[in-house]
Amino acid sequence: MNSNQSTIRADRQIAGREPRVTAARIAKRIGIAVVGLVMALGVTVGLSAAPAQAKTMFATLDIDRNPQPGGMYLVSMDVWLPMNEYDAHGYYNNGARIQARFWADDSLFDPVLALFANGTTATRTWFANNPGYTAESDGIHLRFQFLAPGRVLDEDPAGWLGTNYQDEIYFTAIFTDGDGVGSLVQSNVATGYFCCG
Ligand SMILES: [Ca+2]
Ligand SMILES: [Ca+2]
Repeated sequence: MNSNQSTIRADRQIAGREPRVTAARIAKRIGIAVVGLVMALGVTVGLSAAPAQAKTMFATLDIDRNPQPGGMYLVSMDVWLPMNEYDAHGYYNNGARIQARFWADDSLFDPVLALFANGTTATRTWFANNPGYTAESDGIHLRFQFLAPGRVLDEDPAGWLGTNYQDEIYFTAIFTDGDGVGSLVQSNVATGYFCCG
């Protein structure tokens, strides 16, 4: 659980899921909501250059609902940027990288989930030759699996009645080429009743 989630849960406990809203918090939520809307529409956006330079990306998430020993769950990420082999190797060998971040899908705003490194790190970046990150004949791929703790995946935890609410998880991936031009994609939402073990 990160500090953001702690704050949210504390708010909910205090105000019965009606957190006290400050002006700063409203502004923050509106900002995040706009980002979320853009991502929900499936739009690939350029982050630091003209949108025409943004690349088409696909991202798929699967989370095995059967827990492993220690309350861990197998998370499988798949990111694909279709392009020809020449371009794929060109980008790959000249500084292109992929950074991914996990989020909890919620009603007010979506908190970041620190899923990586046994529940301690929110983002992870892959550079050339990192395991799972490859340039191939049909484009650039990231295929990465890791074990994530159920206590972090349990983003909608049990209430005072003890019912474990369904959890909704997705990730965003940013591909940044060697010139600093970025493209963003959002994965599907994976659901389950993950728990702390
Ligand atoms: Ca949720
Ligand atoms: Ca839950």
